[in-house]
Amino acid sequence: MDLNNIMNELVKKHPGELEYHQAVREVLESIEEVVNENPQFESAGIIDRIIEPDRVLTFKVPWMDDEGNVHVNLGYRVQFNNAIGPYKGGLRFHPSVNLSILKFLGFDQIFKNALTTLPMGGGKGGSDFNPKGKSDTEIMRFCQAFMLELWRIIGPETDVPAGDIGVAGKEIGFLYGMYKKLQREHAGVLTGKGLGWGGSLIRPEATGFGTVYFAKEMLATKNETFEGKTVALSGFGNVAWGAALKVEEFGGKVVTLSGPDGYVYDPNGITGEKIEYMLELRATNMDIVAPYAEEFPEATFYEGKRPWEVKVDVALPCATQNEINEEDAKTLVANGCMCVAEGANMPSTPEAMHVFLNSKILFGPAKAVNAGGVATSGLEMTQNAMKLAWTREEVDAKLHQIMVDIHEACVKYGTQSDGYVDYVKGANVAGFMKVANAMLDNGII
Ligand code: NDP
Ligand code: 2IT
Repeated sequence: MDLNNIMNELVKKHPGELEYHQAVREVLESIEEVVNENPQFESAGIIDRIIEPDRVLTFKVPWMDDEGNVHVNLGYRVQFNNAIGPYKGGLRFHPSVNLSILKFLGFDQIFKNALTTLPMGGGKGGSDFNPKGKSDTEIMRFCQAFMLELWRIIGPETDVPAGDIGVAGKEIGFLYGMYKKLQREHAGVLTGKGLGWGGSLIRPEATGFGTVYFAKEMLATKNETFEGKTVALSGFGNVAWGAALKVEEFGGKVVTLSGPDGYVYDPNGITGEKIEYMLELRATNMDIVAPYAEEFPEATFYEGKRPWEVKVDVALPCATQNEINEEDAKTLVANGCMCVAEGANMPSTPEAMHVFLNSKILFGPAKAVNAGGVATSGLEMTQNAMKLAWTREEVDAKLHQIMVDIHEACVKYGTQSDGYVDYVKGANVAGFMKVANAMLDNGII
């Protein structure tokens, strides 16, 4: 496999799509060896076929705000690969959304979903719509306008969207309502649904819980636990909230959270009612964490900064892509951080990732660490198909087991000759092998 040639061609075909190039390069670097050992992949054109999405739908989303002004946003759905199951992946509503970001997310989703052991292909979608400061009725009208286009290409056996940044229970409710009206059927087509109409228990917490379950397995390889460890968390959204709950349960102390405005350091720990306060902060739709330090005066707010300068044992980035750069990574390592587990998608730049790997600290990449969210979406699809609902304990036990199994797969494919586990390689190779073999079985399509 000629990695540089493949990357040059990709960059030529899709100029300027930097996040997409970044995600593809990372996977290709990891799988180069297994591809060279398995010439059948090359002769079936697996690499050329896997790095391009099956199709991309882009559409305009016109909607009217509460004052009667008309706005036009862009909508997208990237159906990347359905070798092992229907396209599956979230919808992101954030002003930074563009095709490059959705293609990176859709590409990574292929391998993440393969790691879950459940039958789900990879996809992603969203819009550059900014939910910040919007009223509920504006959000409803936007979701309805978005679904007016999206519904034609999704379905429980075709493509099953879910939430991501800016899309959670409320938005899924509005999207599902419109889908149901247009399609004239109740179907398990979106995940993250409300509990009363097909949703699964634990789905809101699942990504954060899964992140901490995975980090717990990583720590266990060094005979360590969360007990007494300090933890830096970024973000204050859905994933960060779930992670904070689970770290507390496991005896760790979360000392930071962050937003686009800066980060908060709370030496007493973000516990109990303070974790629930994160939900209140999110619900204000104002995009800021500064009010935390006013509500809890023992905390300090650091404007415009990221939490990686705080001395901690464990770092759980749970906000967004490329939020840890090389400098941040060096600071974390120098301060004795022993474990970085990515709750967000691609939060470490390639340079930061290499700092972690070269320092041989425990480093868990997003597609393994945060797979608990989509895995629980898969469990929601199963419950919908069976027309049954499992208890909280049943779903949590299944989620926990899936994270243990993903960790095992990473160790199997990522253990180096010196015993160090390269989880990046492990996750990429394990996910790739499953999808590539399915593509081989299905012929050139
Ligand atoms: P939320 O919208 O609930 O929260 C996202 C958090 O990140 C918010 O604090 C948000 O602030 C912040 N954020 C977003 N963009 C930026 C930016 N450009 N700069 C700084 N901060 C930013 O999203 P989730 O918690 O659902 O998602 C967080 C991460 O986890 C994302 O990377 C997502 O892809 C990933 N993920 C989510 C899963 C899920 O099931 N929800 C599953 C697996 C991964 P603000 O909105 O104010 O900008
Ligand atoms: O990045 C992700 O894995 C998600 N946003 C969850 C996707 C899903 O389909 O549940």
